[in-house]
Formats: sequence, C-alpha cells, structure tokens
Amino acid sequence: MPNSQDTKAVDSVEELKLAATSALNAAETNEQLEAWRVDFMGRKGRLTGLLRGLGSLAIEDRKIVGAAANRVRAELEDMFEDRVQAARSSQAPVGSIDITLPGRKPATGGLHPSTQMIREITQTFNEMGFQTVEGPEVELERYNFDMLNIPETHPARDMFDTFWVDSETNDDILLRTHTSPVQARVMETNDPPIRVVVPGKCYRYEATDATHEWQFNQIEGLAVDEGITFADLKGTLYEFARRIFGPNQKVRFRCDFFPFVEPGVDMSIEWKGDWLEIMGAGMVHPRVLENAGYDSTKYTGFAFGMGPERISMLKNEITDIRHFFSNDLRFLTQF
Ligand code: FA5
Repeated sequence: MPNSQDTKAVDSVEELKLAATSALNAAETNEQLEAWRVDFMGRKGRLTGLLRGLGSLAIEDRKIVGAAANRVRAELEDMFEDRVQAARSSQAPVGSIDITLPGRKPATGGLHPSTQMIREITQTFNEMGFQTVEGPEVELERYNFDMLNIPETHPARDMFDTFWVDSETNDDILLRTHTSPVQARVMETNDPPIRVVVPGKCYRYEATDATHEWQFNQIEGLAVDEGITFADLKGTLYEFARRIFGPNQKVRFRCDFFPFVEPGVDMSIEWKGDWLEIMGAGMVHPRVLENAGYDSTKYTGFAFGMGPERISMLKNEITDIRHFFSNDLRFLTQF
C-alpha cells in the first residue's frame, strides 16, 4: 500500500498531467507547442524535475511514483505528437490559397507599346475607309524588290541591308526589309478600288542606335482607284496626323526617292519646334501598277510606309527605340 507521501507524490504527477494537458490544448502555433515542450518535457522542464525528485523517496515508493510519472510522460509525448501533426496539416501547403490573408492584386499582362501604337494607327485608317491586311515576314525577293521596281542590279537595293535566308528552292528568300511587298501581293490578288493598311515586322541588317533597330514594325498604306491624285495623298496623311497628334498638328512634305513611287516624298511633323520625319510616301509608280497587271493609264494610287515605334517615341517621349524590344518590365509596365 502506498503511504501518504506516495499518495502526495502521485497526486502531484496527476496534477502535472492536468496542467500539461490544458496547456497543450491551449497551444496553437508551432512556437507555442515548442514552448510547451520545453516547459513540461525539456531537460529543465517540470516533468523532468518531478522525476529527478523521485530520488528522495523510499525505494518502494519510488517505484510506484516513478511508474506513474513514466506513464504520464508517455501519454503527454503521444498527445504532443498528435498536436504537432494536427498543426502541420492545418497549415496551407505552399502555393495554395490562404483565405485568411488580405487580398493581393494579381499581376496582369498588357499590350506591348508597339502593339498599342499599331492598333491606334490602323484603327485611325480603318475609320477613314482603309482595311487592315497582313503579309508574310519571310518573303520572296520578287515581292520585296522586283515587283516594286527594284531589279537585281538597281542601286536602290543598297537602301536596304538585307537578311537573306538559306534556301534550296530557286526563289531567293529573305526577311522582308519593309512592308511594301504586301502592296504587290494585295494588287496581284485584288482589283481596284483598293484601300489597305498593312502592319507588320520588318528586318534590316544594320547597326542599332537610338532610332534604329534591326527588327522594327512598319505600317504600309495603299490606295488605288481611278482618279486618285497627290491631293488625296496629302489630304489623307494630313487627316491621319491630326487624328494621331492633335487637331493643330503641322505637317511638311519634302521630295524623297523610293523606286516604287513617283513622285516620292517624306512626311515630317512639327514637334517641339523641330521637323521630324515619320514616313515615306508617294504616288504608286506606273511600273508597279503594271507589274501587278493593272492598267496604269486607267488607275492611279498613293502609298506610304511609317514606323510606329518612331511615332510612339514622339508621343511618349521615349529617347531610345531599343527599349521596345529589350523586354525590360520597368519600361513595358509604363504603358
Ligand atoms: C521604306 O521602308 C519604304 N518602304 C516606305 C514607303 C512606303 C515609301 C510606300 C513610299 C511608299 P524607309 O526605309 O524610310 O522607307 O522606312 C520607313 C519608316 O520605317 C521610317 O520613316 C521609320 O519610321 C521606319 N524605319 C525604317 N528603318 C528603321 C529602323 N532601322 N528602325 C526603326 N524604324 C525604322
């Protein structure tokens, strides 16, 4: 039979168990569970202290109280392990949604600044009666040069530094140097009247600088019909400039040379007290109309080609065209 000292010691084991159980039930976080473990089960913890105190008991009492204390220790260890497992499984796995956190704005994509400018320009021409069409970026020499009145020996080919593509066919293939070959493609497969704008990428084998890229976009325009004159070209491009740059935009035309137009011009806009060239244009050369099978005594037309990145640079005060294609989010997210 245990004496009164044993009973007291066993009682204190039970009391410790009660205190430990309720403290364990109250512990919720990993930190609180660890604090509980140190407090009750650690080397200097309460249960360990109680077990150490057994040494002062008589040997028989020590057995009884020791057995009780070891049983309680095993029970508490099991309970502790259960609580740790429960805390672990209640934590959301990595990547899942924690609905208790405040909402965060998800990162969304946006249209590339070139795409935004291209859409603004093509939509402006769409509203003026031009239809948007596209053509291939990998092009035949015939369309990029020959059909546009630039035969093989013509020095005007030197205007375009060309990326040629290795090919096993008889046709010479290149990355188009401008969007003008789509003029020839559209005329080859359609009868007048024609009013199209052609956005798309172009490639030139040239050194880059603040205003030149080796890959850039152009927007071509072509109108062919009976009775089209240079006044139609000027009126259309004036109207375009007003819609894109504002109602008071001043525009200047100067003579320029492109083999596929006659006469040829470049168009500049007045910008911060200076004239800045934004496109080449002109009346479609009769030979280009004939190459497409049109009667050049019946039909006339005008064409133009502009760089949307250069126009976006003006409108958005961008100082270097290379930002458009360097994929730097610090630049792209400003649009
Ligand atoms: C042409 O490419 C002619 N095909 C334009 C044309 C079409 C004239 C129809 C007449 C009739 P040009 O090489 O000047 O012309 O280029 C036209 C525009 O494309 C330039 O004004 C410029 O805005 C843009 N551009 C040309 N080269 C580059 C380049 N390396 N980097 C960025 N933009 C360029």
